[in-house]
Amino acid sequence: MSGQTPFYITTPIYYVNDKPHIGHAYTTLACDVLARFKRLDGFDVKFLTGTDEHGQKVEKSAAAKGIAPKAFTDEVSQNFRDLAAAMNFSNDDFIRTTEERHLAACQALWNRLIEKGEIYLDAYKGWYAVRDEAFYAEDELVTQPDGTKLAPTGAPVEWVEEPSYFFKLSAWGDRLLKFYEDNPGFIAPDSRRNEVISFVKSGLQDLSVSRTTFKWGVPVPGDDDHIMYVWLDALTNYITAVGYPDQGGEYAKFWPADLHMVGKDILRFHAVFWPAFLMAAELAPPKRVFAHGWWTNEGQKISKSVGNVIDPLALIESYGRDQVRYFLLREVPFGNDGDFSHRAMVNRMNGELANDLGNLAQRVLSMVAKNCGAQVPARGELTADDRELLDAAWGLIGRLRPLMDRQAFHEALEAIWVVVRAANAYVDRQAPWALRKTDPDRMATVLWVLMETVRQVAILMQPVTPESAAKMLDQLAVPADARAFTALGEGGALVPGTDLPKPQGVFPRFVEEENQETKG
Ligand code: ME8
Repeated sequence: MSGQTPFYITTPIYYVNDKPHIGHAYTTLACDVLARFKRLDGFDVKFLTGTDEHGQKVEKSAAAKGIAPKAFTDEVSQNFRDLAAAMNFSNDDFIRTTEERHLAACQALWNRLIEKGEIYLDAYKGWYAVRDEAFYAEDELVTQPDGTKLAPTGAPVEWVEEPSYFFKLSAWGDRLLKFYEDNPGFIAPDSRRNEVISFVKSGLQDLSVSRTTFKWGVPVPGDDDHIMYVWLDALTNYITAVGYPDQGGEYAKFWPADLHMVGKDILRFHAVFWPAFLMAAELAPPKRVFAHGWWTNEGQKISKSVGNVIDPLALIESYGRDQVRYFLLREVPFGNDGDFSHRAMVNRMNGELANDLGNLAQRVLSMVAKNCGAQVPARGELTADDRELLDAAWGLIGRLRPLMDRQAFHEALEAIWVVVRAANAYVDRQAPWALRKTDPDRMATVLWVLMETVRQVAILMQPVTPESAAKMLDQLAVPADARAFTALGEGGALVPGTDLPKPQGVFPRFVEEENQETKG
């Protein structure tokens, strides 16, 4: 459709050395919710995720399993597609860095950087952490009591000496600082922005961008001894997916990306290296990079060696897909670190989804089924109390848009809950069950006001809890073509007399099994 504003959003592409866990699910979920929100709001959305399949880390994992790297990546990449299906992610594309289209984009970008004189051949001598796929300077390392040195992230490091191409990153410091200053929304949240600025101010060194001691990567054009540094390769995925090196078509429409969503661990690559590569190639840098926080499990760092990795599929199995989606975005101010616990999960799912929203809808719809002939009730004269609730509900979208544009998911959900709680207080105050005998017309109006409020909430909850919101809208007899944000507000209000299906509960409660001593 023409005339729609484009919106391009990306997740990191995940290493295929391991199975997906809650952290991967979290980042992609945040993007999915924004992508769905923007689609419902009339944007032409491209939502990209995928897998990062080259580099030493993946090569080593394949070797440890005794499989060729390509066969290994085929297998493990599928786990990320399965996760996307299990979490109900609505990505428009799934990129793998082993695809032909990506090889072409990487080599074109490389050639362009050579043409611009931004890359030169020399030799690298220094530390490398395979786990982070990152180079570290001596003074960044942390010496352990037993004398071994570790990267600041705790990753083991090895000494590397090899011929290498370098990108002239040192020349980009001032231009990057100017770019951050001119684009104050480029790095979010603010605390992370300050971190990046002080890193750049401390002085940038040229960056090694090729390796010669292993083979699993994109060959450097014209020099077969070298493969490209996996981060140059990986970051390029964001332009591969919009057709680069062709700069017409999708590239012209979607680039620069509106948002790269990343975890705080990889902010430097996205907010320093990536815009520098792009500016050096005379391509536009992305509009925004948001670095979210880190999940722990019952207070502990998630790690394979501790054995406390949270499998998103197991969470979905225990609590339900929409419940997990809701919890992850509701529990923690987006940007902060968060802790997963069974107790917190159950509190949110039972207290907010089952009680506040589920019960509200169920109570109202059962009353309508029993007392209004299973039709949308007739709407009479509205009182000040009715108006107040409706205005709050009809005005929600205006409050949500700026919150979603700042990726303040928890605030957006809280804003919705202000209305849900107000609706619950209104039911208690208006007591439609008592009006049934004394003033049935007034009862009908009260139930109409409540149904209309639930309609607003259900439409707005579609990005976060898509299946449950759809069920609610089915029960309100809202047609499929009246569920976008254009249907919000008084203009799209429920039409009295419309037939309604039989009401059903939407958000089940979590019931603890007896003797579940191991859980929270
Ligand atoms: O870094 N809490 O891939 P990766 C929250 N291939 N988020 C977490 C998390 C946790 N405990 N653990 C992981 C790479 N994540 C590169 C990216 S992009 C061009 C290349 C999420 O598989 C978070 O988004 O190590 C983090 O940035 C990402 O997974 C790292 O995924």
